Amino acid sequence: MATHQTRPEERLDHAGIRKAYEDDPDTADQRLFGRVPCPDRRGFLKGAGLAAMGTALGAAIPFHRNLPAGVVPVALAQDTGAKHMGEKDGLTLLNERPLNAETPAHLLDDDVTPYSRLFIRSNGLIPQSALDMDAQGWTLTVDGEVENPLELSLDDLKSEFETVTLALVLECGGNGRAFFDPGASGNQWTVGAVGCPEWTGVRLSDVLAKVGLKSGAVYTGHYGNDVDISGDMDKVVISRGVPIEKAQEPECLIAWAMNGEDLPALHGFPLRLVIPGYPGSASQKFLTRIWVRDKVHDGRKMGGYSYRLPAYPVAPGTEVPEQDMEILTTMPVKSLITAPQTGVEVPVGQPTRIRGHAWAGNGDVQAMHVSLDFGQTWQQAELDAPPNRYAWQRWRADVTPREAGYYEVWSRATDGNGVMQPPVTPGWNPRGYGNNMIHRVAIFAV
Ligand SMILES: Nc1nc2c(c(=O)[nH]1)N[C@H]1C(S)=C(S)[C@@H](COP(=O)(O)O)O[C@H]1N2
Ligand SMILES: [Mo]
Repeated sequence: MATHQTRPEERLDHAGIRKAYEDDPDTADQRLFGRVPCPDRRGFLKGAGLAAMGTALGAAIPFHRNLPAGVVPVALAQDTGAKHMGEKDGLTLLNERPLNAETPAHLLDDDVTPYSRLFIRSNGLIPQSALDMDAQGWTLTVDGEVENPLELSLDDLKSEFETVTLALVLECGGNGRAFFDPGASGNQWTVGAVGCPEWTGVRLSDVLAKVGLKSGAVYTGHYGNDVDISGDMDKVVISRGVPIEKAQEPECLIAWAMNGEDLPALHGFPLRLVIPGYPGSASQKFLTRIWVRDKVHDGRKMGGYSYRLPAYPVAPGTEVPEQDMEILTTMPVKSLITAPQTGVEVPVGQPTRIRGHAWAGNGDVQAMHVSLDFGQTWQQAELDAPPNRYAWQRWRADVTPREAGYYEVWSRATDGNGVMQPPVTPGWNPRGYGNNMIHRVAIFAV
């Protein structure tokens, strides 16, 4: 490998160091650590590299000899995307590092969820390319069990395939986790890790048709260029996939725009998957590669307890052996009351308009009901057809409290198989996925 003399004008700042690692970790290592990386021997940070790192950190690194090759000091890798929180409207911050925030139900009233009100779920740091909104040279590799592996630029995607725009629900598999008892670790999502923006891109199925699936293709594996929370550029943040039959549904998109604009940094700029009906984790942001697999994908967070449920019902708190866990696929039927806001006063003896959305992982919501008496009686709500499959559906109902006092409005959606949202948290599982309990809001009749 050629030696690389670091001249002063090549001194790297914070962003530069991160970028150098993204472009070519070996060269970056050599520039910063002054050595050829060697996996089984620790190198020493020295010379111009040490100076650059020290300058970027604003301090010397007394233990620099112990800093392993390829590990960017975490202080340099701190970009969680938090500066974009100001563009969000009233979201509840659940975790700053990585950045996770959910939307209160009453702010999810829009038919099409605006950027300002879409939840944020990051497993790692936001990549520099997204923070810079720099899509130059971006490519998507589609390879594995395919006849013609392809590397597609954004222009290729835009020009070689039909562009489609669909409203699609994106819901985190852990939405509702906060209500499990005993609780599960992870972000304590209540009801607002869901939204339904309009996505523009190409059908994943069209791209898969173009590369030509081999008969052994059974699963997809997704990759993005976000950075592990440790700052280690070699670590994959999350890499999930879906059965090839799911990937070929016409509503699964490779999207470059949300609500008519380039994807925002927090939501996957410049390219992401949108796999509606599946846990949000399948919808890879910052998408760089789709690896078609000849077996169930085994990327990071596909195994263990991540996005997996016990294969059989268990009592709350049960220790479930890992080999008894199964991948969470289709999300359950669900609804949200988006108006009125919980806790408001409403007039006695007069109808109050209740509204919200309903959706189901199988794309088939059949009925919507509300109750004003803690589930003793249910009244049918009016349910609109979705603009397309996997969009959430608007519903509305009028309820009339007959005397003054405290009431709860409960909402319950039913899917095409007659499966309803339960009145209690269903299916306890170790990591708290798939909670589709009915939604409740409080109203005070005065
Ligand atoms: N590259 C990448 N893609 C990702 C994630 C991530 O951390 N990195 N999080 C996933 C999870 S768990 C969810 S729920 C959705 C959240 O999408 P959003 O942040 O745009 O709302 O993105 C998914 N795609
Ligand atoms: Mo998620």
